[in-house]
Amino acid sequence: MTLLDLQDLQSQQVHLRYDWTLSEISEFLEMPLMDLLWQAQVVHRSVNPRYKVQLASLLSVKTGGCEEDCSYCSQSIYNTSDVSGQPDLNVQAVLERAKAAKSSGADRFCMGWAWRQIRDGQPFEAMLAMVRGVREMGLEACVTAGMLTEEQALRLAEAGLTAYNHNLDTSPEHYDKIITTRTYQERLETLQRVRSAGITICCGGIIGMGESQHDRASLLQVLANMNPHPESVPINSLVAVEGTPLENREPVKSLEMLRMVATARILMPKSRVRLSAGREQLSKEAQILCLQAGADSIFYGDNLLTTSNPEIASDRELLEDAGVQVSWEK
Ligand code: SAM
Ligand code: DTB
Ligand code: SF4
Repeated sequence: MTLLDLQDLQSQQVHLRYDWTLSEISEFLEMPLMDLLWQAQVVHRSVNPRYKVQLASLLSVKTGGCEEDCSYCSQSIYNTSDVSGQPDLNVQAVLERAKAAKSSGADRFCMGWAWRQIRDGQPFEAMLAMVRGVREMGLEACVTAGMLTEEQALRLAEAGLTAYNHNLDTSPEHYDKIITTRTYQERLETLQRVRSAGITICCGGIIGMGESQHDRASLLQVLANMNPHPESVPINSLVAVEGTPLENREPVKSLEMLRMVATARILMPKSRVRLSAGREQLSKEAQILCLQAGADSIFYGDNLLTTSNPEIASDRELLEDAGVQVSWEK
């Protein structure tokens, strides 16, 4: 392939679809890897020719004590993981962390609350102040705090919130083996309220929770048939935390993560596909393949919510070795 041919490919218009069938998606997930990677790269290169990677830093503002029974989560009261030692953070402490994230080169600052749903009153007023403060620094702001009301969504939009993260986690079919205290339908309704308030949606899932290949295709189908597609799609692999029912799950193979990322890119060409939890288990080379095949964002910073993430120094090396474009080069 000459450089000229590649330029032709880049100029091709990507066509957005919202009617993907399960068999089409399964075909992508299962096709010979070389063919999948080629197709994903063609799409990725045409929408992101400079391989820009968005760096999103994550901070747990309120850790642990959550009433939901998500079986992967260290923060659920149903699980026995030890997440003590992370006190609730106030506005000033959060904004200091956001400032530090910005000076390390982050583009987006994501804040998490271990809540079933957003709580009105002082905690919500503090959340709004955090969002305003993060936006004033010139960073994108993302919140993940469970379900919300229409009014809360509107107030978050008014405060300037860029995105709200609420994952579907797995397929509708596998869902009740993972969570029983909140339905799939409730998740979809939360997402709809976020969308109606004019906030962008960050919605993805987790692999490595005992789901079948059919479940992975089915999760991707729900995401890819949303119209519009979620603006960000985090693909997590399970971090098997001690004290959760999933603590003994076998780690996901890196090529499975690669297949999910590549397929997500093909199905949702213009969405941000974030290579999320579980990067510590991936080699540098596997991560570079993911960046090439479709990932255009990573969590950046030494910690996720309650578990660790690759260190900033090693991520800087990764990004430099991959030759991708990051914000500090803009
Ligand atoms: N409580 C809020 C909620 O559930 O929407 C916000 C925080 S919750 C920790 C955000 C997401 O992180 C979950 O939906 C799940 O997809 C992901 N997550 C949590 N624990 C994880 C783990 N151990 N491994 C991989 N992903 C995880
Ligand atoms: C998402 O999809 N993954 C992030 C973020 N959205 C909130 C959370 C990952 C959590 C990993 C386990 C932990 O650190 O507790
Ligand atoms: Fe609570 Fe969110 Fe953890 Fe579920 S994933 S237990 S809702 S913090």
